[in-house]
Amino acid sequence: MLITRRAALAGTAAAALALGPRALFAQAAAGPFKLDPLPYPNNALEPHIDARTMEIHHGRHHAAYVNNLNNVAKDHPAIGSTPLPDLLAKLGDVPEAVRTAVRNNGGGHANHMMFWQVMGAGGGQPGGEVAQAIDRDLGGIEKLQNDFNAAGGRVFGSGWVFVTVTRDGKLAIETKPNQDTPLMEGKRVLFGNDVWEHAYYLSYQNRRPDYLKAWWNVVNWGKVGERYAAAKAGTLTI
Ligand code: MN3
Repeated sequence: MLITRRAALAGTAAAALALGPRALFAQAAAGPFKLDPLPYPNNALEPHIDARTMEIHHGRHHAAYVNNLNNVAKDHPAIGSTPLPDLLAKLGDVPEAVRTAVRNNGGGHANHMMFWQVMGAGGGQPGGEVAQAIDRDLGGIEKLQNDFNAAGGRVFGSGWVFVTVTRDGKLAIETKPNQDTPLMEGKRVLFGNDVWEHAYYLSYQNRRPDYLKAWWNVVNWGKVGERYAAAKAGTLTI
């Protein structure tokens, strides 16, 4: 029996290794919450964000939020069956014993899903309706970048800087500590930047302003435009 079981375990491990580290991780993350693969290779955002940072940030930090959330959901099945934006907008309904865990890990999961999406190789400039909204509400792209970078620089310790979007398309800059998100107030996020040190330390060390400035080179404006249209249509979730 022991030999059979050990052989079976060895077989499972060998199969997982053959599939690579992602398969190993997917096994660890079993549960209602999933870590989607990055929509581009780890090195796609170089030289602005290095491959190793992306690998650790996605494969370890984001993965940990997903795992922690799945662990909470094991004992609280309702958490796993509630759409994440609803869960975050109604943290008061979450049992008190796990509320902080859901806030931190659910917020972290939502924030990072958004973050990977709004980046990509290529850079460029905003266009169409979202460009008009940036001019109208945020004083143009240059002022947006300056104000967003300044706000991100003022976040003490770990947190995020966001541009939020209302159902009628109005934009605003907002910051949050830790893994909090405007989703916790029922708002919607157009895009945001992660100013936790894990997002930039390997390349930038303490130079957060340099990271904030360089980050604009990897904003996927096509995706941001899609998110803007979705917000106005009422279909933007995370
Ligand atoms: Mn992060």
